[in-house]
Amino acid sequence: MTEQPDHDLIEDARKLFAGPIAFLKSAPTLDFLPDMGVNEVAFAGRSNVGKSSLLNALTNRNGLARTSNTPGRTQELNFFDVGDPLRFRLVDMPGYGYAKAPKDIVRKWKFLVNDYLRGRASLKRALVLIDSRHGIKDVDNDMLDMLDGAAVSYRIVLTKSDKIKASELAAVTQATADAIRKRPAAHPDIIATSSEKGMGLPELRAAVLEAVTVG
Ligand SMILES: Nc1nc2c(ncn2[C@@H]2O[C@H](COP(=O)(O)OP(=O)(O)O)[C@@H](O)[C@H]2O)c(=O)[nH]1
Ligand SMILES: [Mg+2]
Repeated sequence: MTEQPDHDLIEDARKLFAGPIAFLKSAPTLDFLPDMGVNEVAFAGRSNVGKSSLLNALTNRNGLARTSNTPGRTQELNFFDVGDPLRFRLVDMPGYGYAKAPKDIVRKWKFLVNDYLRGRASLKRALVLIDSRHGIKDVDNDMLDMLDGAAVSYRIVLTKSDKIKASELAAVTQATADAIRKRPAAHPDIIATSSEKGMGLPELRAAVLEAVTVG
């Protein structure tokens, strides 16, 4: 379960996420990636898992990550600069697992994401979003396999936790922790969040800051 992060880390993270955050660029292919001089934390998840909502809630901004009406269509990595002076980058990865996505889109997704994950020294951690109501599904396991294969450290973030009872949340958190226990690149602690109610957001901001801070 979630360990309480240090109070100073929570406060530093709160300030950073309340400060300047700017869209840098979209990368539809690897040619468009920004330089690797700045540490990154990437957000991944199935379409409709609540990724755009979570990015907006984390940064207290409504339009930062567009909430797309056409799931499975956006196949770009979106980069956001956090802090002025620049401290780190948030990366919004294209959603996966949309049932109606055309095959060539799925193929493109795989190449883009796999190449990004394997060649990115500046990527310090990925956050993999999982819907609290559903837990880890096959499409999520494919993503976790890619991360383990690329040796990218990652952490599971449960979304939409307001939609289930506290007892159900405790059960899905435990089941998720059990499911990732043997995965080599998985961080053992799960963070439960709700973009709607604000639950878990201070802890998630702290987890992002912790991941990009060279210890
Ligand atoms: N109740 C609740 N609904 C949420 C939450 N986060 C997202 N949603 C809803 O879930 C749907 C998908 O959210 P979105 O952020 O667009 O997902 P994305 O496809 O992963 O970017 C939208 O209808 C959101 O309003 C949450 O924390 N609580
Ligand atoms: Mg979205």
